[in-house]
Amino acid sequence: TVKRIGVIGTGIMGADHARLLTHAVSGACVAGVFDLDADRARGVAADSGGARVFADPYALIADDDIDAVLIASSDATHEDFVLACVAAGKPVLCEKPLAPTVEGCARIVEAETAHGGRLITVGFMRRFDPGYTDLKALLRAGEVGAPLMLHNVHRNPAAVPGLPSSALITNSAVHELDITRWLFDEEIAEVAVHTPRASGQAGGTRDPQLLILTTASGVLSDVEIFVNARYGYEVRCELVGESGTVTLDAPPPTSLRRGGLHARALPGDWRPRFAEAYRLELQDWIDGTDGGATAWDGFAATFVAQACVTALESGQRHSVGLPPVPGIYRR
Ligand code: ISE
Repeated sequence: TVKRIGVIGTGIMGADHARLLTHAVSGACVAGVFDLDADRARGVAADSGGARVFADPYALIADDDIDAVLIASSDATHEDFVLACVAAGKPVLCEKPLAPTVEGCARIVEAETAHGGRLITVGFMRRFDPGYTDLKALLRAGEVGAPLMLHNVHRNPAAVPGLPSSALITNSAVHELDITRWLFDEEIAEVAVHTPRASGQAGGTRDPQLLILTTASGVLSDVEIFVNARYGYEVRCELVGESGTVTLDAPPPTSLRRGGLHARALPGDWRPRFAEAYRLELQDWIDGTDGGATAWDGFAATFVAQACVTALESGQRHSVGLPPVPGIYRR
């Protein structure tokens, strides 16, 4: 049977997810959409084979003709919508972050724990990127020996002027916080944030930043986050082990040699770079395979991000101290 999905928020990500659910994922259809901008919702509904447009997001969540809900509305609205899905007993895929605050994430974890079973998946799509999954498989197979370091680079071409310095961590580097936990299957124990002279193109934001994360077993994961890098969107990663290294490769599958240059195209944002990851993430969610990030992972990412913001503001190393994992999230 085809799962009937309700999409809340039809901006850049919601529209992209609706397109994938309609054209690239099997076993699903978009049955309902909601957006504060009704015209935008109608446009996405039309592109999704005539989905119903709801005037009220809570009516969408409660509707008998909606089997599961995808939340891609603004970050501050995630908590209320996710809690409504849990109250209705419906599976929900929520874009990152699960909620912008640690307290908000904790309330969600509490509600799901009280419900007694998992309904929530968080959209940390990199966990499905073929590069990252291969990197983890090579690590697990012992191909590079025991891990020592992970070098990450995460660059966007341009950010809105006046972006708070903390947003580099909570909105962008949060992906590397999640990938570090996922790759090494352990928690981040300590964080530090270093800032060079800020780019003159960053409009007052402390950009770039260098995060140094130390895991419980002592692996170092460093993250350069630079959101006004100008030249394009790029994510790099190299795992250093005791007997070798693994470097992430990125699409496209071709490179061009011409006029004395050897060139590879770079995308303008994350959607083309992680297109396959988004498709696989949605297919996994529709299949109910549960390979995605849990509400606990969403809580942990926001918790570590908050520790990084504290480290950024204080200039000091900061220990993380995550609370123990509730039973329903233990593997
Ligand atoms: C954006 O919000 C995302 O989630 C992208 O995956 C990330 O690469 C980008 O830096 C963020 O701004």
